[in-house]
Amino acid sequence: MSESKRLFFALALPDEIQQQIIHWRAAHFPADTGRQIAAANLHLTLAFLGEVSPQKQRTLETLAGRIRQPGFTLNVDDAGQWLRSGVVWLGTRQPPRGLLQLASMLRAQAARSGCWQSPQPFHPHITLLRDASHAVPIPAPGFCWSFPVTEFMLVESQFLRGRTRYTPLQRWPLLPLEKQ
Ligand code: 3AM
Repeated sequence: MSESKRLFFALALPDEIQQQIIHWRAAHFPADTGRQIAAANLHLTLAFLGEVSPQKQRTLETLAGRIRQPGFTLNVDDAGQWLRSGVVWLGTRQPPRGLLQLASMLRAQAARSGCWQSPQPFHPHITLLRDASHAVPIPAPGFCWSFPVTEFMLVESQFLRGRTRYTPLQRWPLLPLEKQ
């Protein structure tokens, strides 16, 4: 019998941006600031789905495959800390409309398919550190990592031998980028 999987929709980051981000993190946050997210695990969550049965996964994949919207450029130009959840994050000061639309569509599809969705508004972010429950100085965002988003993906989250592993299961292309 197939088992349910813990799934979420997300955007991947280009490899070179992942590397630049971890260098920036190493330069600004001492190693004991919190639990560092591995470079390969850096992502931007669009919709968290929770434990999903194989049947519901197929439904969600079919719905995701129907999304037709143009890609967009993401500017990672903000950083902050959520003390309550102990998360240090990177984000964007002006989320592109395409990002908000994509997340909103995936969340609505998930809710219609019976996945519980948080009533919290969508705060697009890339988690850099977890368990950072003491306030740390967040450097002024004197950076801007910018990259085109041309696809989104469905990811499985597993906790194996004390480590979180994210495995992309499927990717869907967005339509060609809108001229800016
Ligand atoms: O790494 P970020 O912050 O993008 O926090 C979890 C992570 O987000 C979030 O889903 C992403 C992949 O694990 N997550 C985990 N449990 C969640 C829940 N119950 C959740 N988001 C909402 N509700």
